Amino acid sequence: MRTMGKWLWALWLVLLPAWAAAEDGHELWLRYRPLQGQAMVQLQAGARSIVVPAQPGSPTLRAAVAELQRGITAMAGREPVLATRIAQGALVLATPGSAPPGVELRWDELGREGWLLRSTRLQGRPVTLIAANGEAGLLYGSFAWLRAAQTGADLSRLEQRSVPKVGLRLLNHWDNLDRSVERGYAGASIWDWWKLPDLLDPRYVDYARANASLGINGTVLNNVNAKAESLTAPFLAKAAALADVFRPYGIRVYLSARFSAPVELGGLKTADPLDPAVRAWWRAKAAEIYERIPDFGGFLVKANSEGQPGPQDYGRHHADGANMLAEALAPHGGVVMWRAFVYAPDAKDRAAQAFAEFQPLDGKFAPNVIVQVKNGPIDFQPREPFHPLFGAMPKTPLALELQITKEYLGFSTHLVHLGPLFEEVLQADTGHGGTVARVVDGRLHGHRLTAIAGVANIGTDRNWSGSQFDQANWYAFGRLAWDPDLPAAAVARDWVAQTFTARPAARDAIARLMLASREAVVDYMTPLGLHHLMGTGHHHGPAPWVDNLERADWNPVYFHRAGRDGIGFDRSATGSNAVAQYAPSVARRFGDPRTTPPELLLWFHHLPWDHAMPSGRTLWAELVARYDRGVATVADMRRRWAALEPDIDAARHAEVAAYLAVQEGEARWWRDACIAYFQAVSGLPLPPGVRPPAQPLEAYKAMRFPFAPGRGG
Ligand code: BDP
Repeated sequence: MRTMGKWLWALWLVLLPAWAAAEDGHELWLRYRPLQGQAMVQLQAGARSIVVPAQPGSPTLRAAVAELQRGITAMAGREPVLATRIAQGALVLATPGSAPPGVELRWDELGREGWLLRSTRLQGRPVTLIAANGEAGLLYGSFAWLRAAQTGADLSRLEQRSVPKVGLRLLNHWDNLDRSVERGYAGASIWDWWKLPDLLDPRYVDYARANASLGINGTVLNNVNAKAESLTAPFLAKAAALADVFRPYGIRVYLSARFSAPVELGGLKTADPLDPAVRAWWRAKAAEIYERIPDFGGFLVKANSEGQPGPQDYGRHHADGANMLAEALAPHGGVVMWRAFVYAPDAKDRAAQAFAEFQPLDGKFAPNVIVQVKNGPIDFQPREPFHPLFGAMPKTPLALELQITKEYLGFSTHLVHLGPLFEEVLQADTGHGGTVARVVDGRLHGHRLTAIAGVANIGTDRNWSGSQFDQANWYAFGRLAWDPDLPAAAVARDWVAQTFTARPAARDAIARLMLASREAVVDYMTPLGLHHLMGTGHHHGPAPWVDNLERADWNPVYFHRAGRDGIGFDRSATGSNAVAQYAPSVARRFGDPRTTPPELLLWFHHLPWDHAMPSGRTLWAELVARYDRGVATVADMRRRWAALEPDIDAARHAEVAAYLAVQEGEARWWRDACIAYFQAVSGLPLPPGVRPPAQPLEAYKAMRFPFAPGRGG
């Protein structure tokens, strides 16, 4: 017995360090593991002390210094001293008003939030300068320096400068007041509304640190399908408590506003935006909010969309509604982000509706209104063309809305890295004289009010996002919101270096796997421009056969239009002509099947099954080949991940491997179910050598998914 006890004790001692060090992803990309070799030597030489402009009394400066101390202590194994004098190996935080003598730089090039990192000499001593015009810039610069250290940059030769191209970089939480999250796959909402404002979960600070490390400077706390209660005094007190936590990190709080709140909360008979009493109600509400949250960002509004109330209920248009709220917020400096995600039951083509409603209103919005447009004209599909509103409303600031949570992309069990999707839309040429990025950053039409929003994938899961790799989508969103021209590949490598390993071979292998994953999901779900084939309501899994929903434009058959004659939605001049909403050069390219890229072919055209594809295959054979390619890519991702075992800590390696096994199974399911269905519809035999679906079509149709996550409360 005693010997056994001893053995157990010994085993415990051996296992303890491994257990204590087990990684579960909770630290995100701010892990600050000890550096190795030359990188460690440089770090120890270059971060002996932190020189601050003054007593770091302000909360933002304190947050910056605390993060540097935390990161350096963990990475270098010793704590840097806080100093006021320049010494060898100091990190010097400098603003124009506080820079030590000898600092010469073009401050005007750094803007309000930008930063500069420079290895230089001051008073004859080698130091590193972290310079910015204000404290937010110093905070971002500190995080940038920590990123440089974590990603293996040469810390003795730093020369980096970065200024955000977009002003408002926001997360949109689709979080409900009961803590459910619409389209959330990472547990419950991190906002513990019930316990707020008295109890502040320490996670709120970590949330703010993670966002600040990317440059995210705003967060909309509640779902766009908003409840009026979020604007009541008790909930405003809760929002104010969160705002207080986030403020030092440069993050402002915004709220989704329910358009009918004056009726529901104020007892008014109408929410008509032209009614003086309604306008007065909103003005008073805004004043009440700013009383509690002096730097409140503003309102996000989903109106006359999917059953939400809005100005059209009173015969008014979107600009009337937006301008009324803008008027209430303007005296306090707030903005209205008015969403353009609308579609009407009787519209000929759902993809054309937002343009039809919004483009004619160009020039009618108040100066503090931004119209927030989803990346594509339908709804966050694995691939869509860019939204035709980008570039078509020169007098109106347009925000880009991306979805970080993977509603239509396999939830959190599929490894789908969204960097390439974000990059694809940002770099799309609108044909109006610039890319979507140039529209959104305001340069194309000279707007100063600019914004990018991402629908958050954050929840109470230990790993925050539902899977290890879903963190990378949050990360990629933040980095691209700051600079929409960053290459997605470089951002992915940075994330891997900070999250898994900075060793170049393994880092690059993981990044390659991530970058291949987006095309894989397009292939195994919706190749060649197909879209919205997902299961009803929850959007999990394939359901191209669904044709019985109440509204035509909710049915997958509406979107793919497959029959004996062919497949695809004709949006060319012979069909809905939605293509005409694009600039002429783009409309010409997408309007002709010969010049439409194969990736978007069936988005714009209805073509016969034997249509000749550039590959030499028929359309039918190409469709099947793409489904097969998608499955093969996932199988390959699995093999590549397995080979990375020596490079990754055991717990996270095993977890990702398990997820990839699910993904491969589901990719096969998608492929089999879709091929079985399209074969039944087309009546065509499978191309030679193609593996038949594992089960008959009826078996796929019979599958049900009660309690699938993400439906919200
Ligand atoms: C769709 C979602 C739905 C959202 C809606 C929106 O299915 O849950 O409420 O978008 O963006 O993608 O408003």
